[in-house]
Amino acid sequence: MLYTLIWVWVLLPIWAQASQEHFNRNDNSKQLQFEKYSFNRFELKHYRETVKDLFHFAHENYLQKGYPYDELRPIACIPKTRNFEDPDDEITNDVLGNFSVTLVDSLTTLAVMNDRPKFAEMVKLIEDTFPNKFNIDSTVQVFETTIRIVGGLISAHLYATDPSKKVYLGEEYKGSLLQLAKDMADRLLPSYLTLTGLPVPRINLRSKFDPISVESVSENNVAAMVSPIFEFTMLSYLTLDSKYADVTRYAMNKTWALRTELQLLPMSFNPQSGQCYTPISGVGASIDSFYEYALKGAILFDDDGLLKIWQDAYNSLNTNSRADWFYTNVQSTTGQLQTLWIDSLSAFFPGLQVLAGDVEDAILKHMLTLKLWNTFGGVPERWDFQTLAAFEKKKEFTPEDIKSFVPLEWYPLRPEFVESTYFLYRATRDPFYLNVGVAILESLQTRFKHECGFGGFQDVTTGEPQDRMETFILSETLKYLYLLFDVDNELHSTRDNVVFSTEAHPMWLTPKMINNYEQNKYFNDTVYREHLRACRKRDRKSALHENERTFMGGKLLRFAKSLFTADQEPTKDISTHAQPEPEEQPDASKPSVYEQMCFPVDFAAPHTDKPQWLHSHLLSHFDRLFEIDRRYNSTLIRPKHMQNVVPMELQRGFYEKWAHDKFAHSRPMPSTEALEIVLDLPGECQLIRLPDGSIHRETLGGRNKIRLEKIEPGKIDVYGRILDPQLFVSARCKDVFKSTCDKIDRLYTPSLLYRATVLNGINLPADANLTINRKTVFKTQREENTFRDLFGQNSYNQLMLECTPIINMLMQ
Ligand code: DMJ
Repeated sequence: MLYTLIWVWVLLPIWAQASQEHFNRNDNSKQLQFEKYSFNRFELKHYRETVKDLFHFAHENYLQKGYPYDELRPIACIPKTRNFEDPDDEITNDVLGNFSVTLVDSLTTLAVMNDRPKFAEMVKLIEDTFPNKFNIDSTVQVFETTIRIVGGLISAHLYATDPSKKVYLGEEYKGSLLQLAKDMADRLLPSYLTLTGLPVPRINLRSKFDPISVESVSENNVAAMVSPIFEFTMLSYLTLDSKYADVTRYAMNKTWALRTELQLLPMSFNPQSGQCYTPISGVGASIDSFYEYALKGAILFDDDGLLKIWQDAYNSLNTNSRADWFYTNVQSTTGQLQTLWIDSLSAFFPGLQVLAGDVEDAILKHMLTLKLWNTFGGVPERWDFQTLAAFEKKKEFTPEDIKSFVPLEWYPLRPEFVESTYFLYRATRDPFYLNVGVAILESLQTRFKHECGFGGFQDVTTGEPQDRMETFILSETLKYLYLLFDVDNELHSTRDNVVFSTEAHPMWLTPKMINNYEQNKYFNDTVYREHLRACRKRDRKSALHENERTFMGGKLLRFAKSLFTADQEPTKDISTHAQPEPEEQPDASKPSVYEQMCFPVDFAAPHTDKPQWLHSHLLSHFDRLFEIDRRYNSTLIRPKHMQNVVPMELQRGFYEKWAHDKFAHSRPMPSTEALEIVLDLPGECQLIRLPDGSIHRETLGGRNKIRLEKIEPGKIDVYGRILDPQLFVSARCKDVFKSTCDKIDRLYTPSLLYRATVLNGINLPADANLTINRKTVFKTQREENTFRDLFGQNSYNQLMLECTPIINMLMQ
C-alpha cells in the first residue's frame, strides 16, 4: 500500500508536467512522450475554463452595459434595444421584447458551468427585474419568446430545485422562475385561439391581439406552429395544469395532418385558414425544430405519437430530400429539388441524427458545415451548392463571384455547428470533434471577440463584423462548446433523461414528476377547453364536405372522416387530451421510445481493438475527408479575408497527429455518372437491413428512390475503385418477364451496367446487394404488366432496367 502511494505521489507531478508540455502544441521541442495521446485532462480543463472565461467576459459586459435592455452590442458597447419608434420592425422586435432576454436566456449556461454563486445572483436579479411579471406592452414572436424566455426559466427552475445539481438553491428559492414562466406562457397561449387551433406568430404581451395587424399574423412557419409543445408540456408537468400540453399538442398534430401524401410538411401556412403559403420542405429555417421536437418530445415525454411523427417524417426526408452531404429543399408534393441552396440552420440536423442513432449519416452532414466554416470562417446563412462549369477553370475569383454563391451572407455566430460537433463527440468520442471545437474556440478568441462581447459576421464574404450579440451566443454557442470539453459534466453522468431544448436549455423529468402529473393533472380553464372542443367539432364537420378542397388537404379530411364514420378505425392524428381516452395499461414487454430507435452504425462505431485515444477513428478510416472540397470546388471559394487561413483539418498537428498513418488515405473522386429512379407503388416501404449493409425487400411497395451508378470499364466508381471489365462478362441478358429484352440475343454482353448505390437515402456499401422477393415483388397483375415494359431479369437474377442489368439488385 505504502509502495503504491509513493508511486502515486512521485508520478503525479511528473505526469502533470509532461502533460502540460504536450499541451503546448506549437512548441515542437516539448512534444515528447505524450505526443500521441488524445486530449488529456489538463487540456480539456484548459479549454473548458477558457470557454467559461469567454462566457463571463461577455456576460459581465452585458450586465454592466446592456442590462436591463435585451442585448448588448459587442463593438459599440451600447445596448441593443427593441425598436420603440417602429413597432412594425419585426426583425428586431420579434425577439427583443424589452424583457432583458439576454439575462434570462443565459441563466442555464451558468448552471451548466456549475457557477452556483452567479446563478443564485442572477435568479435574484430576475426576480427584481420582473416585479410585475411580463405585463409589458410588447408585441413579440410566440416561438422566439417561448424558446428563450419560457424555456430558459423552466430549465433554470429545474436546476434550482434539483438537489442532485451543483447549483441547487434549496430553501432560499421559492419557485419564482416557474411563476414567471407560467405568466409568460399565459400571455402567449391566446395565440392558439384561432379557428384552426394553429397559433398566430405574434402576440402582444399586455393586450393580446389589439395592436396587431392582420398581415403580421397571416403566415406562420411550421417550426413556430409546433415548437411550443416542448416547453409548454414541461410547464404542464411542473404546474399540473394540462392545458399547456393539450393546446400545443393539438397544434402539433394538426400541423402534421397538413403534410402531403409524401409525408412532407410544407414550410408555412396561414394559421387562420390553414392555407399553405410555402410548399417547399427541408430541414432548415422555418421547419427545423418541427423535427427536433418530434424526436426530443418523444424521448422526454416517452410519447409514441411523437415518435411515429418523427419516424414518418425522417423516413420521408431520407427518401425525398437526402443528398450525400446535406438535405435539399424539395417540393413537398412531388419531392422534386426546389432550391439550389441550403441554410445555416440546417447544421443542427446532424446533432438530431445522433440522437436518433443515425450517427453514420450525421458524420457526413456535419462534414459539410465544417467545409463551409473552413471556407468562410463561419457558416453563411445561405450557401448555394450548384457547381458552375464556367467557374471550374477559373483561377481568380472576384468578390462578386463569391457573393453569387452566398445568397444570404451573414453569420450571427449561430450555435448549430458546435451543437452537432458536441453531439457527435458524445456519440463517437473521436478526438476529431475536440479538434473542431478547438478551432471554433480559437475563432471565438480572435475574429469574433470584440471589446464588449462576441459578434459574428455581417458578411462572410468580406469578413465585415456584426455588431450584435444574439442571446443564443451565450445560451447555446458557448454552452455547447463548454460541454464539449467538460466531459465530466453532471449532465453526462445523470440518470435523468436529459434532453436539450432547441435553445440548449436542459430539460428532464424524474419518475416522481411524471407520477405526480399523471395522478394530479387538471384542465379547468373553460376558454381553452371550449376552444379545443370547437376545433375538434370543426374537424369532424369538415369531413362532411370531402369534395371541397379545404386547407386541410387529403390527410386531415380523411382523418376527420374516420372520426365521423363509425365503421372506420379512427386514427390518432388529433390530440384527444382534453377528453382523455381510457389510459392504456403500460405494457412491460413494449419497448420504450428510446429502445425503439436503433440505426446501424458503420465506420463511426467505436473500435474496441485499440485504445480510442491513440488516433482519430474518423481521420484514419473515413476516406472521403476531402471529397466535398473537390466536388464543390467551384462554389466553396475562399474570400480574401480567409485566404491565409489553413483549413482546420490541414493545420499542423491535426491530420498528421490524429490520423493513423497505416490506414488513412483519400478516396479518388468517382468518374461515373448516376441517375435516380423513383418508383411509387401502392403498399408500405419496408426494408430489412442486413449486417453487411445489404438490403432486403419483400415487395417494391411504397416510394422507392434508387440511385443507379452507370458502370463502364475503366471508370472510378463511388467507392473509389477502378471498374473491372470482368463485371461485364457475367452480365448477360436473359429476360424472364418477356419485356423488350426478348429481342436481345442470350449471349449479348451489355456495354453498360448499373449498380444501385443509394436506396431511399440509405447508402449501400460496396459489394452490398438489394434483394427483392421474386414471388411478392409485385402485388397485383396490373403492377407487373406496367413493369414489364421497363424491367426484366437476366439469368443471374439481376434486375434489368430497359435491358441494362442492375448488378446488385437481385430477385430471390
Ligand atoms: C436559436 O434561437 C434556436 O436554436 C432556434 O431553434 C434556431 N435559431 C437560433 C439559433 O440559430
